[in-house]
Amino acid sequence: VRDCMRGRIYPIEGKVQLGGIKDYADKLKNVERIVVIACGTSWHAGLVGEYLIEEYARIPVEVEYASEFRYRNPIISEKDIVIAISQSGETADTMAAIELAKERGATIFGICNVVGSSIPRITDAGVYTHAGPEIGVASTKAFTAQVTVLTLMALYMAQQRGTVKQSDLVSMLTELDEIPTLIEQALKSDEKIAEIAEKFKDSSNCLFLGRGSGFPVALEGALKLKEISYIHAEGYPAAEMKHGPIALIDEDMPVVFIATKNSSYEKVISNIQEVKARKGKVIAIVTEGDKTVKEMVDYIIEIPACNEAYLPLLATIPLQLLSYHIAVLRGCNVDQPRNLAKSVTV
Ligand code: F1P
Repeated sequence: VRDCMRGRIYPIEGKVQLGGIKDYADKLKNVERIVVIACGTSWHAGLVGEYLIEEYARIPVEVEYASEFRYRNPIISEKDIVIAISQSGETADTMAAIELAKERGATIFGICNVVGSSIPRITDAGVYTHAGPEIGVASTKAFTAQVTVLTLMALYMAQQRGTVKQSDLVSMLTELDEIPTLIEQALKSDEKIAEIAEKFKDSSNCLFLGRGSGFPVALEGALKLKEISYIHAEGYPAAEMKHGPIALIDEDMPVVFIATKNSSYEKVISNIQEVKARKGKVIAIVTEGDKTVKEMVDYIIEIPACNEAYLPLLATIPLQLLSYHIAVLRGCNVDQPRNLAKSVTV
């Protein structure tokens, strides 16, 4: 996060340092639609971007799997801005989706981690996340970095379009500055998370539920568990549970809730009650000091309070740690999971 912040926006001076994206200020000001294309974890970061850009800049956003987009006949034109997100900068599906959008005249921005990789070379402008090399195959810090860049982009667009008051933008950026410190605090739960992992290491399934921007966090938590521990896991919007996944819940089903104190807190509490009524085992990611959820669930993992916009940056950390500890306890190689490649180039 700190590294991404070096390229932060400066709303007071009206300057922006988001790579070459600043050269497209006019286009961003007037664009009617943004399409995000990405795969895997990067796609989840794109979903967080959708929440942030729609909430703050009020621009409609569509988030597409590059692996689907490239093979269909999408409606995309020179009016659109496409944001392509990729840790490696080499993902073949994302590259093919970019080429298709380019052929149809769209302006392409890239958010990539690996300097000198292929995707930045075929985009019009972009941002390097500078998250350092990902040692493991499964993306972790790249996600945090991608979300940070998308946050900065959303706030920049909000500034350009005047959808958020200047003073509010300044205080949001001040709060963003605090996120690295809050992440350090969140990491202190590591020992407790290892103990929780011990209880669930033999599970065959796991559900992850969240609302709002907690939903992409739930998806990412499920993906990490699948990727590195080979436990079948699904992420769902908590409100969608009653439309199907609720049938899966019994005493053998661990359910991880993103239950922090934000605008959907009360509703998440009622979803937790629904799971507990069916004897599901609940692990809840809660805001530090929360007593209400603590009394209802089997295990809690606390994260520091933060602006709702930054929830994904903090709430993803304990989920990554949970997957890590479960995978280690199951004897899995967390850095080189079976069947997965760092760059999916086919
Ligand atoms: C996309 C991705 C990763 C995943 C794994 C396979 O890569 O799906 O999210 O963790 O490494 O590839 P990228 O386009 O972000 O490099």
